[in-house]
Amino acid sequence: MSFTIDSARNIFPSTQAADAVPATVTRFNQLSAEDQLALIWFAYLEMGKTLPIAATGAANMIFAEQTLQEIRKMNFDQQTKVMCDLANRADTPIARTYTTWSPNVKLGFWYELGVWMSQGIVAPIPEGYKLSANGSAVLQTIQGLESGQQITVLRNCVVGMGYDVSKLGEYTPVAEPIVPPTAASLRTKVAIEGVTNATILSYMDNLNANDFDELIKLFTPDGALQPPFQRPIVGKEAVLRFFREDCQNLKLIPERGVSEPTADGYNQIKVTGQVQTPWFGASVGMNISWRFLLTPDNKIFFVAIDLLASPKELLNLVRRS
Ligand code: ECH
Ligand code: GLY
Ligand code: GLY
Ligand code: GLY
Repeated sequence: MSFTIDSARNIFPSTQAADAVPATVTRFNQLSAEDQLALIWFAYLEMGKTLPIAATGAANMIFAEQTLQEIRKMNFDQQTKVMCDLANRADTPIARTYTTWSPNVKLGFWYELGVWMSQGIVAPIPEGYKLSANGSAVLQTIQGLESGQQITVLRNCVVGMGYDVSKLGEYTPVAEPIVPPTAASLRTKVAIEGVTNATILSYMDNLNANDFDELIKLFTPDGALQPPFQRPIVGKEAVLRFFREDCQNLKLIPERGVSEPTADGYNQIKVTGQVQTPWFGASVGMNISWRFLLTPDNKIFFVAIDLLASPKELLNLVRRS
């Protein structure tokens, strides 16, 4: 038997991903733009009490600076319209620009607008704004999620705003500059209970060191990576671009794993543990699994990263369904 990307996606099929995340984002997207903005504002205020955003994330706003200055100069009605247009995925110049930004630039842009809203520089959510019944229900769902799932919902709501990328045509993507890899003397090495495979350990250590050029060498030319709740990104070039644009300064903390050779010399390895985003640092540990499929010569043909349904899933290392 030989693997395809599609069949690889089904390794370790008993893995339970946090389906509440995409389900909640779908419900969020059905709300009016006014409700969407108010809901995130309320969720953000509430979460801010326990999950402070790290200042480093705000550095990303530099890449949105021109648009931010444009918005700053507008009156409240115009500012409100810009924010609603983004939520409505309208076809406007700002919504088109927004679509060209990487997830971190989008988050940095909203971070800054949030600061300006609380300072009275940008139109606030109208005083006494009452969410619709559906809006309140979505907010309640978010409040009931564990923190890693909460920030993933927020991120995915923000990333989905702006004009439809498929209608944009040719464009130049805008992302943060690439930081140099961590110096050799400062690198850390992970240890994973039950896993000694050198490719897996290098994957973790190179990603933790922002060494994307070494990291990509671990993949086969047609290899793929599937981020949480997304389709696989296929081929070395596309995966490398994703690492550079979306994966700087992550902290991977794998804990344990299991490996199972297949009849034709492939190796399926599942690892569970945590990942921290630079936005929240150690205050949010997201429970995740990595499901790797390695070729007989120990290259990564496929890896799926799943946000897990619950901490209990960290111990789900069954080899087959
Ligand atoms: C205000 C009101 C108006 C509307 C809006 C507002 C602002 C909202 C703001 C929200 C900010 C949210 C943030 C969320 C950050 C979330 C980060 C996450 C990161 C997850 C990373 C993972 C990485 C996994 C991976 C691994 C690999 O091995 C390979 C790569 C990869 C309030 C103004 C909108 C400001 C900052 C969830 C899981 C482990 C797949 C990446
Ligand atoms: N977590 C199981 C899957 O995404 O296939
Ligand atoms: N995304 C946060 C940072 O730039 O480190
Ligand atoms: N949800 C994490 C990522 O795709 O970057």
